[in-house]
Amino acid sequence: MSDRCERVIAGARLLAYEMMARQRTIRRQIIDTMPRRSERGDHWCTARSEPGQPRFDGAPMSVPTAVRLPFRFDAAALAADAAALAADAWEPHFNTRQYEGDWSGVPLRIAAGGALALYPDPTSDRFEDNEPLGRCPSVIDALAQLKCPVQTVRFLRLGPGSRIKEHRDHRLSYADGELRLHVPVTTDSDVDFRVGGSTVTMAPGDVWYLDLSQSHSVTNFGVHVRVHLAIDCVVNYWLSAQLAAGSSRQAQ
Ligand SMILES: O=C(O)CCC(=O)C(=O)O
Repeated sequence: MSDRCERVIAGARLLAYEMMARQRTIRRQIIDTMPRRSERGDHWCTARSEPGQPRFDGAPMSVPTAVRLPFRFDAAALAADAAALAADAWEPHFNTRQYEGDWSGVPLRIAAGGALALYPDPTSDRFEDNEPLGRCPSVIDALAQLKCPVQTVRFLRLGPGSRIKEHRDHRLSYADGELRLHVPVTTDSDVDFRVGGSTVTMAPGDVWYLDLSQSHSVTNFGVHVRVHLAIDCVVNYWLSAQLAAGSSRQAQ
């Protein structure tokens, strides 16, 4: 692709992002006036007991900032899916102000009708599989293990020496009823993932809940590319039970 083409595409992306950011501000103002999922009474923590599962007695659980769920995915198989994707399947992250270096992703499941496939529009209520997902059999197998509604899914790549600056994601936590799971696919000890001021050390194949409504940042101090699978889910009884059975890790 010529330099001019790349500049035009980058300009169009930036313009689209600016428009989305403006829309998002207006939508947030509207959302902030709405009751939360938990306040609407359709919260996941209902007083309902299922055989062999913990009971939550209607009280919202208090969930730590970072919880490793009690099951794992096959990191090598996920890495093979990611490696098989064409180079142009990886899109630079739209939020160019939020990072330095290479932060890019492959949108695998997306908000329907969104202008930017990588943008997990919190106001959307319709989601659809994106074409690259069809070329990722191990991601499909992994998602089939999640017995909760899955909204958006993406591979996220952070190049060596790259940094995602500290930020918060609006209403993306257990308490908000919608949360993000992070699955390290290729990573090492040179990646510093901080949430709420503490480093969370995550091994390939682990499935982590992170409270991303708290301030977080990621720096890849290493020489290898880091890839995560990020999965945005709606909290239900099953996911609550996984979180209750998971293990939290303290700051290191
Ligand atoms: O690790 C990543 O690539 C993204 C981390 C992050 O900022 C997020 O998931 O909100």
